[in-house]
Amino acid sequence: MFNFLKDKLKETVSKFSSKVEESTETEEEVKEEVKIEENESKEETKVEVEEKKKIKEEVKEEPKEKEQTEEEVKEKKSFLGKIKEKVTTTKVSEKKFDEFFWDLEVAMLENNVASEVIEKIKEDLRTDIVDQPLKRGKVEEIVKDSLKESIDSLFMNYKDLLKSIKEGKKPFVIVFVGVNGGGKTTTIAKVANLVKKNNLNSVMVAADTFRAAAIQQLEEHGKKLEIKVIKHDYGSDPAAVAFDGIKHAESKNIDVVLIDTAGRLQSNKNLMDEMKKIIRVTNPDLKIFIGESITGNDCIEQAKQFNDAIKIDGIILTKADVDEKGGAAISVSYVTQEPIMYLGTGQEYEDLKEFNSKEIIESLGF
Ligand SMILES: Nc1nc2c(ncn2[C@@H]2O[C@H](COP(=O)(O)OP(=O)(O)OP(=O)(O)O)[C@@H](O)[C@H]2O)c(=O)[nH]1
Ligand SMILES: [Mg+2]
Repeated sequence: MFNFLKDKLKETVSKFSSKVEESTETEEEVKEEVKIEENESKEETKVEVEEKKKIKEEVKEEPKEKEQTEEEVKEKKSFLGKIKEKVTTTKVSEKKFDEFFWDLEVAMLENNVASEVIEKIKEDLRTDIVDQPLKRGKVEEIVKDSLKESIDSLFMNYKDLLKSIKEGKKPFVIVFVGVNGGGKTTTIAKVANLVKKNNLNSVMVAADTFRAAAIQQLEEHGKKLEIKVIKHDYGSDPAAVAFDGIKHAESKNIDVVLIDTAGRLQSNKNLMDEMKKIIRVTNPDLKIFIGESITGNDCIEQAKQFNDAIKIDGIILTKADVDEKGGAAISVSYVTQEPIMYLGTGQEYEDLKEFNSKEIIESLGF
């Protein structure tokens, strides 16, 4: 997972850091440094002379003069310290920072990181390093720490789904939405499996009445998982099937209702209105957007638009197992201000991984 972004970040962070390390080495600054170094050696000799004087004075045992000499030595030491700090630190100006950051920006863009996320990471890093004394040889570490902290703050937190179900109303209603082929039906089956393994019962509702095969697909999962599927005929009103599913759960004391919906493009007004109707009728406890991690920026844009339409509560990113870029995983929570709940990591029922931002940060090499 996310190998491309990891490698690119490693390469560009290192390049960026070297440029910052070297950024004060203009001709004038080098001269300045040499001057400082010369002064330093002169001062050292003076100190040595003072030391000798001190020893002589100690032998003579003249306390008053001895005190004076100690103060002088202290002063010289702090002067030396200041010089040393100048030589051992570097600084990067606002202008150079923008110039150096460009490669990092391109690396993130190429790996589907959303532009607003790149902007945030850039501003965080700017605050941390521009016009600050940075220890030479430590710049890469400082840059990495800043990026790590910045990426860490991109993720919204989500409390455990099972806990929400147990603490929520009964039946707990979840509607899954997203574009065509994103993995909604597969993810519902995975969630049904998870719920079952945790001793809760559920029904799955075939509210994708748009495609005949969609109903059949959910029924097959139902058979394998031994979970009931509520369905109407192909072409019927999806909101009505969903409503029936909830009624069924209420009458049978079922814990969770998992509602499958048809894939729809955010640009299709009729289908988006149909989705809003399903939401109105079912009044779900959770609206989960299913996004395909590999579609990168498209996934980010879709999540935003679905969020605008129905105010989603969380995101499940599917196909993370085949996503080498990872930009969507980094960006989608930040742009919607909603949490990523799970990652889909394969086609099997068990391939549903609780989202853990620390693991993402680690998989990016931080
Ligand atoms: N590798 C991988 N494949 C997945 C994952 N989730 C779903 N798929 C596959 O993606 C394809 C589409 O999945 P569906 O669950 O049918 O998607 P959908 O959103 O219900 O599609 P529509 O109902 O047509 O909108 C199937 O072949 C799934 O096996 C995942 O996490 N990893
Ligand atoms: Mg489906």
